[in-house]
Amino acid sequence: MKIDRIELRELPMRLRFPFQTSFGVEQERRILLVTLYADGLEGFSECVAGAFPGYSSETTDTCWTIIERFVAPRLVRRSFATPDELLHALSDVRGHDMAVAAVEMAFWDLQAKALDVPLWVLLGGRYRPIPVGVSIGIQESVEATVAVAARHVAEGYKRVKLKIAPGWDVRVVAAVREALPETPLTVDANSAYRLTDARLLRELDAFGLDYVEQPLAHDDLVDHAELQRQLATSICLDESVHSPEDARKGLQLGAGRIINLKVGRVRGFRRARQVHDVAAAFGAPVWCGGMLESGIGRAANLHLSTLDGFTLPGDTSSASRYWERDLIDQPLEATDGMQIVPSDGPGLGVTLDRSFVEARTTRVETY
Ligand code: OSB
Ligand code: MG
Repeated sequence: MKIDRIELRELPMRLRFPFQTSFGVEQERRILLVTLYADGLEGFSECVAGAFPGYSSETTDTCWTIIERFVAPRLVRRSFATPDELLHALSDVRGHDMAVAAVEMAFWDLQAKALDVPLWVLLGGRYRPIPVGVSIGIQESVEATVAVAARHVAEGYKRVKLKIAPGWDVRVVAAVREALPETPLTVDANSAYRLTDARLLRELDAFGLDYVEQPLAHDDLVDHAELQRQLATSICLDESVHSPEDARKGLQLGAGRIINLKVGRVRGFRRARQVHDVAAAFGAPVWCGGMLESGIGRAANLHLSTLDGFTLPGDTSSASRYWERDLIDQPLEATDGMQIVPSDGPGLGVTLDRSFVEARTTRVETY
């Protein structure tokens, strides 16, 4: 397919509530939408980078700049038969995986539309309902956390994940576990601890958690391996895994036993599939993470989640949890903790609410 042009579009979108993690509070998402034009078709994606470089070093602004200055010039007016070929044209761009992923993902949508198949078919998935959980940010009080968790369990969500940070860990986990003794429960530290906190983290073993997500630094597989040796609870790696090689090294070292797979963090769908395959070779489960996406990014996550190795509930909770109004026409709502893979047409299977997107756009450029 010959890429005629790439459009970048920024839309500020306000979350319904502030989402607090160990690295900061997010309420205003600066959504970066990418459209690839080829053969009279449009491929869409949403860049997962945040406005602030807290989760990763990339941001909405760095992604825009990288795509404008280095990605678009290597792609526009050139032809690519496969995502592999497209990635090859970007192989000299080191890092900036979220920026590259945004373009690679739009190319997959484009290809699926050209072939008139749903994206999950092209990805090699199996159509099935997707079990999902919720990720609960740091709240004002333990009581508030218990109430939010209980509400989501009553809604049918299959797993509750609590964000933790030093000073907000054992107490809140104990209270939620007491209120919800049967619920699959996990925690996510977003790199807030050090190996010297191992004694405290070992206290979490008492609560039967399915995993502790990314307790240590984003670049520290060695200390994660040491911590895993000291914990009964499985470690799930998120920020540590940017490539199939990271996955292999992490699993080989015993730095964790589970991977949170985010397509934007690993440079797109092709590498996400490779990470998925590496995990499968180790017998390690993966699950699909979230980055507070709007409908475009959530649809992409649901298609990816159809691959067989996604055996744990993902973070693609209902769009209405985060958004007053989404920027697609289809409501991506979980029913009884299950999401349906969007299927209104080929590719991502969703359609943009164009008048809403136009009204919300604060910046648009075509390359
Ligand atoms: O670590 O999984 C994370 C949100 C933003 C950045 C990082 C993370 C998260 C979440 C929210 O946990 C997941 C979601 O519901 O989209
Ligand atoms: Mg995480």
